[in-house]
Amino acid sequence: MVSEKEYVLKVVLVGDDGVGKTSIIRRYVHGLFDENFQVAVGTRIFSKDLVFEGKRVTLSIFEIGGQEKFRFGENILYKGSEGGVVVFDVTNENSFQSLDDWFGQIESNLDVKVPLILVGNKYDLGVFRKLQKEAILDYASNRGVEYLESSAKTGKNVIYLFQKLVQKILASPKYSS
Ligand SMILES: Nc1nc2c(ncn2[C@@H]2O[C@H](COP(=O)(O)OP(=O)(O)OP(=O)(O)O)[C@@H](O)[C@H]2O)c(=O)[nH]1
Ligand SMILES: [Mg+2]
Repeated sequence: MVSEKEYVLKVVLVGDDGVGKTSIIRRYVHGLFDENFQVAVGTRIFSKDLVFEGKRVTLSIFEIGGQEKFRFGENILYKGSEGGVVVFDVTNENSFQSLDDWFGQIESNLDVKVPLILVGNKYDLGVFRKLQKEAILDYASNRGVEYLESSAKTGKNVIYLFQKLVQKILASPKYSS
């Protein structure tokens, strides 16, 4: 049975330019992947309705990237987020080296208890892979976050990733009572 109550949850998806943030969100929201798709600058708020364990959820997904990485202090885009996804590209070492900056931003803008998931995207580009799983898992365990590998191109782990995040958010004391 689906309950009447609706949960409106905001989450952020952050990471370097070109790691596949928009592609992951488009794959999730529209079920599409298009190599040649270019988003107009400024389009970065997406919405998805889902039902999780009988609960109606409207997920509001804010994409944060680019110059936002270099911003210090408060960033209004994060405000009110209840979960976060930090994305890098498994074929791009720089995007992995930027993770400290992204986690730092999240830490200075969100509550420490907000659930976060680390995502290595472009899993389908296996032969170009630069980052080995052991090193990534080390990093994730030091941060205390779960790690998933995704492909916006094949769809691998894309739905799962958002379901995991929603599950973690709804399991928090605010919602689980
Ligand atoms: N092979 C492959 N290509 C991908 C994948 N995800 C994204 N891409 C490609 O990578 C490029 C960048 O993807 P975007 O989704 O625009 O990346 P972004 O993180 O939103 O980039 P910015 O908005 O510029 O910061 C595009 O050419 C995508 O088609 C993936 O999982 N596999
Ligand atoms: Mg984008």
